[in-house]
Amino acid sequence: MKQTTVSKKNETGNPVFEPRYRIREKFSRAMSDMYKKEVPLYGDLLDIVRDINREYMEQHPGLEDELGNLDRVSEERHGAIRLGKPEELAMMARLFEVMGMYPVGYYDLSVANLPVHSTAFRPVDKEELAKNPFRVFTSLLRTDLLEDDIREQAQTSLAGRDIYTARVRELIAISESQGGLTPDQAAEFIAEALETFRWHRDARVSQKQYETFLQCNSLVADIASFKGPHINHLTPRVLNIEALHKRMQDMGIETIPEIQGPPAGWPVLLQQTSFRALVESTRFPDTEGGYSEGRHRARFGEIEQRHVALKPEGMSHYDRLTAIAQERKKELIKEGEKVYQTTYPAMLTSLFEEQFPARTLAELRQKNLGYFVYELTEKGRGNPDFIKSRNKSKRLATDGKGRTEILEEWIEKGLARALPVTYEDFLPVSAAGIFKSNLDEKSGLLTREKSSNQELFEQALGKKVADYHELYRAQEEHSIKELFQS
Ligand code: OOG
Ligand code: NI
Repeated sequence: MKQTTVSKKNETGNPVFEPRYRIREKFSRAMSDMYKKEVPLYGDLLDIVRDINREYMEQHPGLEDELGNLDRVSEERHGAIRLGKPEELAMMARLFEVMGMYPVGYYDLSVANLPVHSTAFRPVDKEELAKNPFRVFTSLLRTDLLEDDIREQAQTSLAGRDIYTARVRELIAISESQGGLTPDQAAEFIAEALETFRWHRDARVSQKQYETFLQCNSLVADIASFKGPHINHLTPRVLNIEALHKRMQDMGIETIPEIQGPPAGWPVLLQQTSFRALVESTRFPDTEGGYSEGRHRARFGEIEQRHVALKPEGMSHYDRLTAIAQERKKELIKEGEKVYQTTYPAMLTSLFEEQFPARTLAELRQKNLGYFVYELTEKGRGNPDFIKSRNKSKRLATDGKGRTEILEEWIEKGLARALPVTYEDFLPVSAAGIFKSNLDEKSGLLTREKSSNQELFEQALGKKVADYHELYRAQEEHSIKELFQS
């Protein structure tokens, strides 16, 4: 094995490793540069997103405290990949760990008739998220949901592929045994890891086999026909998605009809828009050592706006209304595409107006529906009477109800302030909408009984996925503790 010797040491004699967030940041940038070359429209959109973000930050001067500066916001993005085999997922978890990214959340997409289940690899600590919050939505093919013959064909095609370079496997092992990578090793790791996410024009299967997969489900075709899990989109974060959606339509880009997620004006969770997959020319090998030219649709563009994370009670309101909206959407579609496109946004808005219990950040906080972090203001810190009286409140602070009242009183008096905790995760119904709008319509139905199978997923992953509510709750709790003690 080609081992690179560790040369640089700090005063204590330990090797100096590249911080994991730096590897993550550089990797995310390298991926973005690669995707710009593969999908030029992505690069154009990045410029527009930056323009809109600059304008928005100028109009909302306090935002920097919450989000970081324009450069930091413009660096933020998530990607998505789809894997075929359990061992691919286990190795992916190890690869992302080198960059300080861990699996958070379990998403069951079989409910939307898609034969995959997913997690998001992302940093988990507040400080790490603030440095660089790069996330990758990672799906694994559910062969247990496929009919026997298709399952066998998919497994046969996937059995022979290795999506990792030999050197990246070595570097992952080195990072695990050393506890990190030196800057030289990190640079090599980034270049080698990138190979896994690259688009390959040459398919692994014949055109006939590809068509058979496609008849079953276009996700199966996308996963089982190719050499690797090409990155299928990279999504920048925009601060005003309505403005962006309009700009895209003005440019003649064919977007999905409606923004996914909550309606405009509700500062909760995540809103996303996307434009259709590119048609890519592909070469399918034939039996004579040649190939036939074909086409495949896999990659697309997506932009998102992120808002406050919701507590379980807030989330259950959101899920309930989303389920109603999905039902009404089916009815509208029956009346025709045009009716649906023109009436869907207003229908969603009135549904939320009637039934979502909060509209503003203050209401979300007061009704205990969203996650927030709290801190003293300048005024609070500089007020000795307040600091003294605050100590008396400590006892009350352990009682949830008394605590909310104290915090609200301090906020009202300008002694403390609350910042929304950004939702760092994904929404299964939106994800299904994104998947579907970008796949070929030919998709057949899954006939097997659908069921979520987190256990199977975690077995493949080699560990448990983290629960995002626990992460958000810990962040809020920690800030309140600090507030009462600092
Ligand atoms: C993933 C779709 C999910 C999102 O933003 O919800 C996703 C995929 O198409 O592979 O990225
Ligand atoms: Ni996405």
